[in-house]
Amino acid sequence: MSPRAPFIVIEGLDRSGKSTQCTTLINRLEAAGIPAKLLKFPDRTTTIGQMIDAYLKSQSELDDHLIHLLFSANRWELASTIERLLREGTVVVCDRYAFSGIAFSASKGLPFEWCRAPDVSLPAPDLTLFLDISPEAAMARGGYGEERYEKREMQESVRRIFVRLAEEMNGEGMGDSRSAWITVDASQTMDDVSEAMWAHVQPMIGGTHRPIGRLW
Ligand code: T5A
Ligand code: NA
Repeated sequence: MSPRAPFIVIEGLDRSGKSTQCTTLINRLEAAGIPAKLLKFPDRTTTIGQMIDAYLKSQSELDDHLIHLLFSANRWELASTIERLLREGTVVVCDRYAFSGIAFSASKGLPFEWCRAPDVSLPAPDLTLFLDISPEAAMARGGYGEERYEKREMQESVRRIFVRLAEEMNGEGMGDSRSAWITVDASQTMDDVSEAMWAHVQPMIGGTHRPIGRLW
């Protein structure tokens, strides 16, 4: 049986450079002759994604629990597509995933385990690259402050929850769904961030015979 492709998730605070780095990573994979597909959450193109988009732009108000479930549902919309692509040998690079879902909603005060529950059993990434940057450095970048969660206290809380998730992902008890979480210093130049990411991705591009894991 031929190996399946790896599932790579890019996480980070707002403006940490995720979208920039996802594009660079896709280009590098394709230049190496590796089929690769970029996905982004929230995927604002679906019906659910359009509701999320309006909420993030403060064009609508939704209960905190409801918007959390919509973010999760937006991932489930693409779960079978992710699995199919991996089995077909296409590397999936995902700009944000369930970790963002937990970090942002828990930062609003919703219980951590409640936030995790709807994402349990989603396909687990083989590698999560967390682009770490201080909220101050992120705020100095273009376009900051246009959307709902781009406020300093919120970003500080989100960062603390990402650190907790990182400890869990690299800790014991993850069983088959255990997947590596690597923190990358996102305050470096774009080229340095991209090199640091590639050092972790390149050893995986030949694929794997491990089954696709499930989150948590
Ligand atoms: N959310 C998301 C939830 O609450 N629950 C969920 O389940 C999910 C999935 C929107 C919001 O939704 C929340 C989290 C978010 O608050 P989004 O659409 O991913 O999520 O929006 P952002 O994270 O804000 O994405 P951005 O596109 O705005 O930021 P990126 O992708 O991190 O950053 P990027 O690459 O666009 O770069 C930002 C700027 O910095 C520059 C770029 O040129 C750009 O101007 N830059 C650098 N500058 C200097 N040095 C570098 N190394 C740089 N890298 C990039
Ligand atoms: Na943003």
